[in-house]
Amino acid sequence: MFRYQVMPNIYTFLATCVLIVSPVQTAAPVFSNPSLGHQQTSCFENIASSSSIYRVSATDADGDTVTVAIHSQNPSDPPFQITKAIIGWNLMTPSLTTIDRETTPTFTFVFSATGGNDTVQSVALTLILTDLNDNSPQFTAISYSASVYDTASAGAVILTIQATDADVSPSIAYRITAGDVAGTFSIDLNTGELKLNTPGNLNSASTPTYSLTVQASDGANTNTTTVTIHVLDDRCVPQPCQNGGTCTRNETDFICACVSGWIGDTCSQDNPCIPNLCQNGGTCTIAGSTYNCTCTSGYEGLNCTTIVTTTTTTTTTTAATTSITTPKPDSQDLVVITVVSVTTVAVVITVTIAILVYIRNNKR
Ligand SMILES: *[C@@H]1O[C@H](CO)[C@@H](O)[C@H](O)[C@H]1NC(C)=O
Ligand SMILES: *[C@@H]1O[C@H](CO)[C@@H](O)[C@H](O)[C@H]1NC(C)=O
Ligand SMILES: *[C@@H]1O[C@H](CO)[C@@H](O)[C@H](O)[C@H]1NC(C)=O
Ligand SMILES: *[C@@H]1O[C@H](CO)[C@@H](O)[C@H](O)[C@H]1NC(C)=O
Ligand SMILES: *[C@@H]1O[C@H](CO)[C@@H](O)[C@H](O)[C@H]1NC(C)=O
Ligand SMILES: [Ca+2]
Ligand SMILES: [Ca+2]
Ligand SMILES: [Ca+2]
Repeated sequence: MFRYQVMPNIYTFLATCVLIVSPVQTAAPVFSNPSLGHQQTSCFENIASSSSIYRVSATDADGDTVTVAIHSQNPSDPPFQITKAIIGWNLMTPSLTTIDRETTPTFTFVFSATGGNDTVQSVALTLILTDLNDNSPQFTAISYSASVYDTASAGAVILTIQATDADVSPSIAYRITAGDVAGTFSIDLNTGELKLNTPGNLNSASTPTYSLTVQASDGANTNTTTVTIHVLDDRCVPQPCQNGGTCTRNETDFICACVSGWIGDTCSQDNPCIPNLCQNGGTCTIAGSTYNCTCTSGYEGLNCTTIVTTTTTTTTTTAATTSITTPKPDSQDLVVITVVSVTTVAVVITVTIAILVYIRNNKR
């Protein structure tokens, strides 16, 4: 009776064992976090180091102990960490540094899970860092400088101050915070355009320069810069160019463009070459307050009205020929020659007389 009952149970037991063992198949771990369709997470930048920011989950149907690790991280720096939690694994921020959205706005992770002899990889998880307003506005220059003529009108834009901010959609407000005691200038809060507010205040002699402090604020962080404004004397006002001349100014001077018929720094002088008094195609040049004609071939005279005669050429040739012949001795040479000649004649006469006297005396 007992024996009879045991036998079928053993067979059942053996059959069960065969059923379990025969398909030698082990189940690999499966990720439930991250998984297809659930591949994104976010956290604030600057979160404390070693903060838990995401829960990774993986299970093994065999009941094998599962181990999860970071298979890859992009970019790889700074390295995040993963630690075992009571349920699943925690993705942790780097231990040595905080994460900065302005440096790296997103990271991508792939995890691995090992259970028994099987290792599998998860789908990629993207971590998006949420922006904080943690940067102050930066001016586009260390300091600014511009100039304005004392005749500029109200609203004239002198220069535009600009600042940038590394944070997401910053709204920068510009203000003059010092140096504009009399309200001579104004700045557009949104555009940073620095304008002339009260033109009547400008006086290049009494206040040649202004030094303004301009602030840029993003609502939380501020920065300041210095703007130097030079007030220039407008040399074209009052109008120095006469007789319809056009005045062009620069920072220190002016220049007049005169209308036809007028010359001089202020176009006050009549142009002596208009009309052209040089006749027979002569070219007129201004010579001080009068004119000078450069005549065409064959004409001469102040107004190029005299016809040149050919004899002039012959005379020049003769003079040239004369100059080539032996030059005449000058008056001083003549005196010397004369003195020498007179002395010679006197000596000759004296010697002759002496000889004649000697001969006569000897004959006696
Ligand atoms: C796991 O790997 C070891 C060593 O390679 C091997 O002896 C064992 O049979 C494997 N187990 C399974 C379930 O495949
Ligand atoms: C202010 O702006 C200047 C110019 O861009 C920059 O050099 C400076 O670091 C800024 N200051 C602050 C506090 O951000
Ligand atoms: C201004 O104009 C004058 C006259 O044309 C010139 O001599 C001077 O060099 C100019 N100065 C500047 C700063 O351009
Ligand atoms: C007029 O022109 C002649 C010839 O070019 C020159 O020799 C003379 O010096 C000029 N006179 C003046 C006043 O410019
Ligand atoms: C040249 O012309 C001017 C203007 O017509 C005149 O006054 C002057 O007498 C003339 N001179 C000569 C030398 O022809
Ligand atoms: Ca930052
Ligand atoms: Ca930021
Ligand atoms: Ca900012």
